[in-house]
Amino acid sequence: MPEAMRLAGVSDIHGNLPALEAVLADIERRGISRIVNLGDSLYGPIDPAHTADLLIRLKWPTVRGNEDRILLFPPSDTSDSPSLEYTVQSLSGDHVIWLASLAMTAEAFDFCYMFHGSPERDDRYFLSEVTPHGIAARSVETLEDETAGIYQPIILCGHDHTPRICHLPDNRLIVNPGSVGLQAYTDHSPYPHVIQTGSPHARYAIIENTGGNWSAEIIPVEYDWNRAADLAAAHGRPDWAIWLKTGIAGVA
Ligand SMILES: [Mn+2]
Repeated sequence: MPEAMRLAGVSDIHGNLPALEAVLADIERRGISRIVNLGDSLYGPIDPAHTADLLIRLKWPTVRGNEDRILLFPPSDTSDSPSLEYTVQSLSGDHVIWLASLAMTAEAFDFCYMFHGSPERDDRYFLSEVTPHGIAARSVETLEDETAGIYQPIILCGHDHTPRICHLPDNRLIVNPGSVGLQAYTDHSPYPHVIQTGSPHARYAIIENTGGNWSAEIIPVEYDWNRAADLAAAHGRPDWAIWLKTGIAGVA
């Protein structure tokens, strides 16, 4: 298959270097050289600095997520958030300069349009929505409306850590690769909700064009999640440690 027609999408690495290294090895084993990163790359209690070093070296087309933005403009007092405090203290000036260089949306390889949350907001889920009763998948009709101005056949988003492939009626694909670095979490905004894939495996997506048709696949990757969990616990987040080891965050 011509290399130009294959692409790997990664998102929401969240400073999880062991997971990123395993995903990178899996992508390289398959001979895929085109890779895009959908943001929220560094924020988290695992290993943000070495994750940044690796990503800067890799030079993947990358967009900025909401939690990358927070690292550029952190509140003056971070003592009530151990992961934010650990990440801010870990990053060097070069890491912050790299984050500042990232745009909110980007085009890549002629056939991709990418963003972290929605095309307009880095902190809004796109393929799903939070309701007072839990998470719901957004309809194909709604997604068709919201991507009306995008001409690329492949649209990539991240942010909700939930792998999903949405086929639009005009044959464009919207792909959320899920998260490399964190398979489960709880959040309170806009309503309390739980995100969980139910297994600790890192996730990424492979997108390819065969005979003129685009298709996508979500790849689960085994990695040393106990090492990631130990680092998270050591850096003040025992809740992350459980989410990392299980891919389960319980009930909102
Ligand atoms: Mn995010």
